[in-house]
Amino acid sequence: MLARRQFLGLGAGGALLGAAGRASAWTASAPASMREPGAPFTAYGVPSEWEQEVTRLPTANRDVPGNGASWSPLHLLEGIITPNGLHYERHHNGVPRIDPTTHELLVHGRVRRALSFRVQELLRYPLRSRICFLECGGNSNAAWHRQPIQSPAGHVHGLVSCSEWTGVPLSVVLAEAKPYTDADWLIAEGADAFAMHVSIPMRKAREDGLLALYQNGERLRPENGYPLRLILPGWEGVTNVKWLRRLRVVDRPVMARNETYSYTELLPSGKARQFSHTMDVKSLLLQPSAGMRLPGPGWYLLSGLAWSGRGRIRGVELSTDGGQHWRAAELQQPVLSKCLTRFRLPWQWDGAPTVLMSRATDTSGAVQPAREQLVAARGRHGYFHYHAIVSWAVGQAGDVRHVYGTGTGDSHDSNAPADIDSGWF
Ligand SMILES: Nc1nc2c(c(=O)[nH]1)N[C@H]1C(S)=C(S)[C@@H](COP(=O)(O)O)O[C@H]1N2
Ligand SMILES: [Mo]
Repeated sequence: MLARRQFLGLGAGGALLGAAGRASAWTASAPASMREPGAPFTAYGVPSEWEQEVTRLPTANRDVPGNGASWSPLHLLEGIITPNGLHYERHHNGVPRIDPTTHELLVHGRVRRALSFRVQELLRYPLRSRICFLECGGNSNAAWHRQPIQSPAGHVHGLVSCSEWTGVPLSVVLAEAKPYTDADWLIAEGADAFAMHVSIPMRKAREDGLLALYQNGERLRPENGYPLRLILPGWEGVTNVKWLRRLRVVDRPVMARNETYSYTELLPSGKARQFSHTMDVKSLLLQPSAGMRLPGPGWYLLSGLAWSGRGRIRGVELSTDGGQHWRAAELQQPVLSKCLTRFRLPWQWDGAPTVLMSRATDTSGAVQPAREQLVAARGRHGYFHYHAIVSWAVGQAGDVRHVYGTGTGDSHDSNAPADIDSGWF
């Protein structure tokens, strides 16, 4: 591994990847694209015809209409922003069709003034923008399996995305409704057929809750909550209620399906974790990752994403020798709180089989755990909040495979009773 400065300074003898032969064979004759006018203007741009395989991966639960998820192709993206058409989706009963001119948000319950807001009215409030990640609590849950799954990284870890969200701070709307002092919780309800509803502590709602209307500069996509959704930065996806229609101010949680039956975790002690809202520190190497192939020894740019619901990413360390040595990656600036953070580091592969790993630390001091540490803490009934270090083994032929740990024998994880059921959450 090497610092970026050195990589750039290597010149002819080292990092040179261009081909001198091709340069000398270059002809000055104009390519076809220079000989006739190009295509006309378009009303709404779409990706190049050569990028058609960069799509989400929709997976549906056949028993419940509209229940399932589509995975963001993280392994095919760069930077930190997820294009709107590639933001992951998680719906419990499909995407509702909502006319923004009639949609209303009701704020009621333990308030002095019950209020209803039209979308047009919310658009006249002082708007705020915030770039943050959104991650489903069930993201990466296939990593609890006994055997490391070999799907592309985005199909295992792609229930996380990052956007610039713009909307009205929830604190502003709450202040207008004047909650009573015992109003410690909010019940947020969506206008979908599932009637998604969850309990949210008032403290979080006031701290940085956002009533989002825009996503990356344009109005929300229908699948991401059009015309209005809740954004709770750094908190489990399920609390970010889409198609938001109601905020009921209450003095205790409602114990809804998605905070009792689902999104709770049975621990080895027999107790269950509930309201585990904050997403843990996590990182994922994407270049390279499972299913890719390194064409041969030489220079590669390791690149991936790190994030934490507890604050900013303080550092990401990479190991290219199965965890024996670690070295700090370069973080793309600016590093934002509760936001995807891009890390990169040049690496010279010598052609020998090895294991690549990334480990993130956040500003709260939390360090991403090894898989065995996470399994020891959470037990074998773990299903949500998987955030352990991911290992990719590079084979002699440059093939990249998913392994657990260093892949030297613990990958069979013999204590596990059986593969968990990747059902729906
Ligand atoms: N109304 C409503 N809100 C919802 C959901 C839903 O099914 N209905 N799914 C939740 C879950 S589990 C997640 S992970 C996020 C997904 O948001 P996205 O589809 O915009 O990525 O929305 C949450 N908000
Ligand atoms: Mo979720």
